[in-house]
Amino acid sequence: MDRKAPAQDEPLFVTRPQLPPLEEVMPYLEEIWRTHQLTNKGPFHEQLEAALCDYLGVEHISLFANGTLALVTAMQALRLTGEVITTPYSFVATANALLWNDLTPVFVDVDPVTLNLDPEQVEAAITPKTSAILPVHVYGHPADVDGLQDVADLYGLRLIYDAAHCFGVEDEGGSILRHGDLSILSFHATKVFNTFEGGAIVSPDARAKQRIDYLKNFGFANETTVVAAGINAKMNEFQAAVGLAQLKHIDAAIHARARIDARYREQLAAIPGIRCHTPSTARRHNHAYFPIFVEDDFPLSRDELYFRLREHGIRGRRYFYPLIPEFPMYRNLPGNDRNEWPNAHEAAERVICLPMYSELGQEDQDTVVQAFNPDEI
Ligand code: T4K
Repeated sequence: MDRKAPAQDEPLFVTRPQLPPLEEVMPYLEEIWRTHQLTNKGPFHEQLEAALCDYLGVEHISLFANGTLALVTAMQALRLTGEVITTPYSFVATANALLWNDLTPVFVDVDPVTLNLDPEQVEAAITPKTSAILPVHVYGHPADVDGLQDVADLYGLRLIYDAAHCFGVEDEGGSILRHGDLSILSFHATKVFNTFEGGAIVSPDARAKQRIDYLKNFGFANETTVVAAGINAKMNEFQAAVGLAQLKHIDAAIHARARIDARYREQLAAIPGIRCHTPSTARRHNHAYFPIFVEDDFPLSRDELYFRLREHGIRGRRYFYPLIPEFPMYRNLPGNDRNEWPNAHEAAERVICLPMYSELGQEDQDTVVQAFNPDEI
């Protein structure tokens, strides 16, 4: 076995990437070395697209070098203009992708329970310049897909989901990735399913996928025709090979996460002032993160607890603090007033994501929970 648990004195990070056994990756590498096909729609790229369509239950996937390039390309593919309404409570890549397309992010507040975009707030922020809505299914919990689609339909807006956290998540109708015009996935090392770096766009039809595939390959439609100012965002054969090997273990990994999630909830329920995030309407969840919120009746503030956990070697993360519009470069954008997002602000001030990964052992989990004990404090 080539995998090792972290040593006793190593910190417990917010995540530890899932890796397939090395011996299962070697045959793929040997094949790459034999064929010298390293990138540009190689056989493993094609196999992974097909395997992911199958696993996720969607029809059209375009693989990307990372999730951020997938987001940037999705906006370009839909020819968005002007303003795009999005969430302040996300990783900065969500809004950065808008700026890369010369679009103006308009941040509106989230629902206090789901922490996903609130359709009513979205509707109230629409102007003649609005071209799209960019919600995030934050922590892998589905946004209000029906409410958001109603608003998009009523106002003729595009709807693009940043589904970076959503690998394998399903609602009652199937994959969460089927909603909206496009959905974007991230396969970064820190995600439930990783290809070291990687990402994808899920498209509703073959023509949308075709345009996206042109855009991720410099805009080439064929050997002699460039149809748009595309970028190089292709996933290479090494990444695709890792993905194929990972896929064989993904169900076991998600099951392990589910067990860890249930155990945290059981153990933390006894601690006043610590609230676990529980909003999901998902039929199948992926347990990508384990966010907790530090309430007023906990003896320490969020930041005091955060640093106390660090002293105990527990490297949780304050995802998503600060809010995107609170970053210096976003502060001066039009319509950017921090008081407009009380729910997002409240969550950002209280959240800590605890270590969550499939190989997190029970002893390590006990170490995490023990650090919340008033006697330890
Ligand atoms: N949209 C959303 C909603 C996203 O959350 C993200 C990415 C994106 C779009 C963009 O997708 P990508 O372009 O990344 O595919 C991390 C990730 O870099 C980022 O992918 C992720 N969201 C974000 C939420 O978290 P950091 O800066 O917090 O990661 P880092 O390097 O501090 O890693 C966290 C911990 O994980 C480390 O303390 C240790 C462990 N780790 C990390 C890496 C990279 C490992 O053990 N091994 C590793 O290789 O951003």
